[in-house]
Amino acid sequence: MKIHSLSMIVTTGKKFLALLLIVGSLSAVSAKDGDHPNIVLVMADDQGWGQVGYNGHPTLKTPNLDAMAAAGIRFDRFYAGGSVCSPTRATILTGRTHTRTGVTTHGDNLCLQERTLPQALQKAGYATAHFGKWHLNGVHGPGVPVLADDPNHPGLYGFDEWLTSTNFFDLNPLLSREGDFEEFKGDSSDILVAEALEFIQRQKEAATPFLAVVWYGSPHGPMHALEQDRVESEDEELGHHLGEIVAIDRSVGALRRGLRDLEIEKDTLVWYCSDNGGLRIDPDACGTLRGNKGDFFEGGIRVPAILEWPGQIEAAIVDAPATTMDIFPTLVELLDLPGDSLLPLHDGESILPLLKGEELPRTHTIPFSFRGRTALIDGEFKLVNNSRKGPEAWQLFNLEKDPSEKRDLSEKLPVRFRKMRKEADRVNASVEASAAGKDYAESQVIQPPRGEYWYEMKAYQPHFEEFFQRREFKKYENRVPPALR
Ligand SMILES: [Ca+2]
Repeated sequence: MKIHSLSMIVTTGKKFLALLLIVGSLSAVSAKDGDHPNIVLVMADDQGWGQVGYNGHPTLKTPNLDAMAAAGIRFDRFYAGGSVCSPTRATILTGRTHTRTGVTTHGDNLCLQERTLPQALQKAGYATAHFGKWHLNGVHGPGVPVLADDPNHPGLYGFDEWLTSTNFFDLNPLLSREGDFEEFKGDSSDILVAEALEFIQRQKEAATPFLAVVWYGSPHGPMHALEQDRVESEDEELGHHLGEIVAIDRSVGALRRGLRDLEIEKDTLVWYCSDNGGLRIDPDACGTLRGNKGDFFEGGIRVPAILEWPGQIEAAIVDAPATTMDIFPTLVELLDLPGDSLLPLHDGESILPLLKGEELPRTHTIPFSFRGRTALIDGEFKLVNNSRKGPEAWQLFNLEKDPSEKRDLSEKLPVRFRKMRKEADRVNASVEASAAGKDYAESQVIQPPRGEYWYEMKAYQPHFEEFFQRREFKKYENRVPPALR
């Protein structure tokens, strides 16, 4: 084992066009004619919509995210494809709503029959790498290094290189470099960006375009910020939680600076977002939005998102809805990838027009489903069933007039309500067919769903002794079944 030390909106209406505030003139966003811009996807774990300086958080300062937002496109209605971790990760890799992909909830394994973004980029000659939280291999429990022979490791979904944990991690993380365990010292966000920049520098030297995916383990619990990062708060845990975002922000600054130092910032598109809404520990986590992580109200799914590509994309604030499901289809169009890169049935759409400052004529609603709950976004309208209580729980909101979702319009707008209810039934039936494997050539799902706690897995038994000496794993020692002791 190596030890490291680190020093340190359906836009069919004209209304939404009016909300698209373009600053400065537009350049023609294009990557045709043999151009291969680099792609960096960065994602926080549980950062709420309100937890950025530019959305007015009262105590948290995020100067680097604010600068990135001012220099790029700041999405003000960007939706994580799921209201919790793994689901959103699945939507990014597939462009599909997660319930189609085998990932129903936290920790489910992504179906190996899906077509993924890194696979498509590999075929286009890109070097691909994943850094950080994976959480798509069906292993539950706090993050541990992904095993070399894990049947759902990142390499099997198109990543040439990976430095990964099964789930969340914290200060001084233990990560897996393609199966080899490596221990690091310092804040995990700093570490992931330093590692990503090392990969990026190698690709620059080799003149190879790259996809770098950086999925932080912060500000998810356990909450331990470096002393220097802690935010002053009467609630000590909240101070640590916000301090983890301070570290994220610093690492975003390091990433932006690193690309500039390598003089490749104009060849590199960086897309930042969070994986779900904010936590209750911070009363300001979701600003004035209703709900938190796990909900289909805005607070659970609307997240900070910024896209920066100097020289190609002008600074703008985009108020049209967009989602993590759009990332893959957008890159397919931008990079002129083959049409079959994506499975034919996908829920995201290319938002390239928004990047060019144009109107986006979305062809269908943005669907969400999770544990019997459903939401559909259709421009300014949102249909939501957040309670699992059946038909009586459906509500309709106008997000433009009522962003805090206080006034249910289902009785006031019965025609729209019925139309969207019908659409929700259609989407849910389609999702059920996908989950049964109907979108795959085999017409069925081949790998049985996983869902095991690592401390109950024989494959991890040889590492128990090492793991249980560590602070973050100690309390799980007594959960090991007798057969594995
Ligand atoms: Ca999360």
